[in-house]
Amino acid sequence: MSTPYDVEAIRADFPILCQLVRGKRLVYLDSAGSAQKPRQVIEAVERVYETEYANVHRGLHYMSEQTSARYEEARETVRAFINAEHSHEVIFTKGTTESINLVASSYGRKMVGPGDEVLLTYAEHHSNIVPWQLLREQTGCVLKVVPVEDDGSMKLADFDGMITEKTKIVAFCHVSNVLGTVLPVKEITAIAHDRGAVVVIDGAQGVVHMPVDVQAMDVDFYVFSGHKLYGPSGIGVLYGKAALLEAMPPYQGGGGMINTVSFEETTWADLPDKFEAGTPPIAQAIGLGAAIDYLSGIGMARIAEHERDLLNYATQRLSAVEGLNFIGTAAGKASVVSFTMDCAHPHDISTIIDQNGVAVRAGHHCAQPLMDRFDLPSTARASLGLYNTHEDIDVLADSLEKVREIFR
Ligand code: 7TS
Repeated sequence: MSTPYDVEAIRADFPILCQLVRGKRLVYLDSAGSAQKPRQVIEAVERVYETEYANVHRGLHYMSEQTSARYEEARETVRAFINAEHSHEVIFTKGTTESINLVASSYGRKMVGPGDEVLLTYAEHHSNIVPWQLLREQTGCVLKVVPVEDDGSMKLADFDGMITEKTKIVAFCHVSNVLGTVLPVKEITAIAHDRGAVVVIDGAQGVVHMPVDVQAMDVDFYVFSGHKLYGPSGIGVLYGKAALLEAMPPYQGGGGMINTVSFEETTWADLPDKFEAGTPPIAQAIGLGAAIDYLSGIGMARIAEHERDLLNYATQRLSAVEGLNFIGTAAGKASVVSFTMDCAHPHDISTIIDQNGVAVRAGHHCAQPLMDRFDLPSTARASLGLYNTHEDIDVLADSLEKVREIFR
C-alpha cells in the first residue's frame, strides 16, 4: 500500500519555493522551462565540492578514484531510471540540445545521404529542427514534417504514410513542450523499424512526467536534460543502443575519448568514453543522479498521477476564465497548459500575473513552426510539476481574471 502523495512535504524539499517573490508566495509554473531543485540535489552537488572532488578517469589518487566512482554511479542511476540494458549506453552531454546535435552529426553524417529522408513533426522544439537542417546542408537529405491536428494531436496514420523506404531517421518529441501532447512512441517506432529507419526521441518533456522504459519502447536514441528533471543545468543524457553508438564516429575529439594517440593514427576509447571528450560536467552528473534518486523515491507513476489531477483541475479552473483559449487539448496530454486570451497579449499576461508571484512562460517556446501552424505569434504557458498544488492553480486563475479586468 503506498502512502498518500504529500505535496506539502515535497514542497518543503525545495528551498526556493519557500521564498516570497514581490511579497507574494512564489507560484512557479515554468518547470518546462527549467525545474527547481530539491535540497537533496543541492546538497549532493555541495558534497562533491566539499568532500570528493577531482577530475574523473584520469588520476590514480584517492580523490579521483572517489569522484570517478560517484560519476559512474550516476550513470548507472540513469541507466536504471530509463531501463537501458547497459550503463555504457548512457552518454553524459550538456543537455538535450547537445545530445540531438551529437546524433545528427555523428550518426546522421555517416548514415544519411542525398535524397534520404529525415522525418520530424510540426511540434518540435528548435533543438530538434535546426540540427537536422544542418545535416540537410551537409548531406543533401530531405526533411519531411508530420502535421499537427487542431487539438494538438498527431495521427499515427500520418507517420505510417510518411515513413517510407527512403526514411533514415524519425525524430520527434515524446511530449510537446507547447501542447503537452504525448506521442505514441512505441507504435511509431515499430513502423519506423519496419521500414529500416532509426528513431530519435526528444525526451526533454517526456522523462519528467512519466516512467520511461527505453527497451519497452524499443527506441534507438532517447535524449533529455538534467535541469528539467529537477537536477542541475549543464548536464544531459544521450541514450543510444550500444550497436548504433559503437558504429558511430566520435562527435568531438579530445582528452578522455581516445585509446591511443599518435600523429599518424588515433584510436577511440570504448563506450561511453568515446562520446565524452574533455572534462565532463562532473558535479552536475552526480547532481543528476541525486535528482533521479529523489524522483524514484517518490515514484514517477505517482508523480504522473499527481500531475494528472493538477491538469484536470487547471483545465476546469481556466475554462471558467472568459476569453481564454487552450492551445493543445489532445487526449492523455501531459501537464503543460498553453493558452491565449482574447483581451491581452501573452507577454502582457505574463507581466501582469508576475505581480502576483506567478511565473509562467510567454513566447514562442522555441517552436516557431508550431506557432505558425496555429497562426499565433506566441502563447502563455503554465507547466505543472511535482511540487505544484491546487492553490497554485487558484492563484493563476484569479490572476488571469485580473488580467481580464485590466484589459476589458
Ligand atoms: N526539446 C524540448 C521538447 C524542450 O522542451 C527543450 C527546452 C529542449 C529540447 C531543449 O533543451 P535544452 O535543455 O537543451 O535547452 N524547452 C524549453 C521550454 O519549453 N522553455 O524553455 C526551454
